[in-house]
Amino acid sequence: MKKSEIISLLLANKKNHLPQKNFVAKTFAPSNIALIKYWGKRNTELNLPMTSSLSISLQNKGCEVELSQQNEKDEIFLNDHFVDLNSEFAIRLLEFVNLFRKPNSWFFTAKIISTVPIGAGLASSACGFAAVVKALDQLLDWQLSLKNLSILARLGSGSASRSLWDGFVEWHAGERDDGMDSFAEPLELSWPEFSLGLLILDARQKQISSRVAMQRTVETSILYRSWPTQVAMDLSVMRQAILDKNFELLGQTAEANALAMHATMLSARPAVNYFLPETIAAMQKIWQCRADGLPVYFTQDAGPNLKLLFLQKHFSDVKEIFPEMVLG
Ligand code: 2P0
Repeated sequence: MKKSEIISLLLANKKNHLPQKNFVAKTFAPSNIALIKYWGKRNTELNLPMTSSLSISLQNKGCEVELSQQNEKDEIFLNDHFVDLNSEFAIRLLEFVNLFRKPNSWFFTAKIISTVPIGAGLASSACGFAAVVKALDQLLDWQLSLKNLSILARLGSGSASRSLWDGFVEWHAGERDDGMDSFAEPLELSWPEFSLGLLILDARQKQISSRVAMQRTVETSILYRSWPTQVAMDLSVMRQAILDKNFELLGQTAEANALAMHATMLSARPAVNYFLPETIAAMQKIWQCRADGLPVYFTQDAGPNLKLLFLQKHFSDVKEIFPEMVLG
């Protein structure tokens, strides 16, 4: 099935496919960090995942979008800078918006403010597509449910399906070929003491995109065969750890899941390596902290940066050891 067919299904009874005049849609979507990772697709067109995944949204980092109709041509601004429409960033955004309009039927101005570095494994595409989908929903007055917006955001980027909510969010893999059962949902629970810190070791754009890395891993990594089993086990432990507010179990499970994901990448051919020497050094420091009695864990995405997991009461101890850490 094509993306356009899914969109036709979801927007079937929406009369208005044109933007509201003189209206500026303003949205925000938080960046999300997976504690149980999404790695590998069963359908690359619809971004349908092999497994479910579970994330925590960042509290004050993400993407803001202002979207309005424009008369003659599209215009994109990123962090107050004009974006060349032939750039990779613009092409990906235009391809997505074009799914929702007939050629030359309307044009837009998008002002995007991203408070996370782009393409550095900090879920910039997740919050970006989620914020854009919310903005389209306002501008085109669809009034879709968050569940359906999650399905639409997934068509832009898989992990974007999880960026429609704050707190802990689970993206159900689903089984259907059309992906109508592959959407995210929040876990109805708050845990304000749970903290996440970003350890940005290198903010440059990564050499190999997660999309390419993921596909190569699925196609060539022998270790990937055990990944779905690993995720199923980790996910049920993680859900229980969150319900019980068992921080140690959450930390152990998140860290092990991230390392298992990177193991599948290292066994791809050619290998996908997101570790820098600084990444390994930071991991060793974290393990030393735990040996010294400070409960801090990490997770790592498709980039060299680490995210530190700890409880609020340990913030100053963690900050003393990692002064460069910023709260997420
Ligand atoms: C995640 N990552 O669960 C995993 C862990 C990176 C490592 O989702 O191709 O940008 O757009 O569906 O969502 C990054 O991959 O990939 C990602 P597409 P996406 O957060």
